[in-house]
Amino acid sequence: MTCLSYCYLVISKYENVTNISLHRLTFQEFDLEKEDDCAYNYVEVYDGLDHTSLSLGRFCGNQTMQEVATSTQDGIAIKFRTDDHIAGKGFELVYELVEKNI
Ligand SMILES: [Ca+2]
Repeated sequence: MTCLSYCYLVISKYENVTNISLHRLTFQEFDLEKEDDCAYNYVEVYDGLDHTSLSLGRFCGNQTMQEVATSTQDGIAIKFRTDDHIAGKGFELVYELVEKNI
């Protein structure tokens, strides 16, 4: 994916899936330009279908993370913001649907 300003990735569940309660994102790799305030190069995760939903976190720099975010909404949205100088290797994430615990 090439991205010069903003990219959005939205993952939503199928309407007929009823036994799924969690959308779980896990970063395997994460290497973006390092900034103190994560202002121009970051990944932000939202608890819903777009960027107006509650933010579950904004990430930048180089960090090792396990579970990043879980959403109980209909989906999860990921915003990737970059600028035109200094690039890291990027990021790799795993998306999972987790069954509802009864
Ligand atoms: Ca940059």
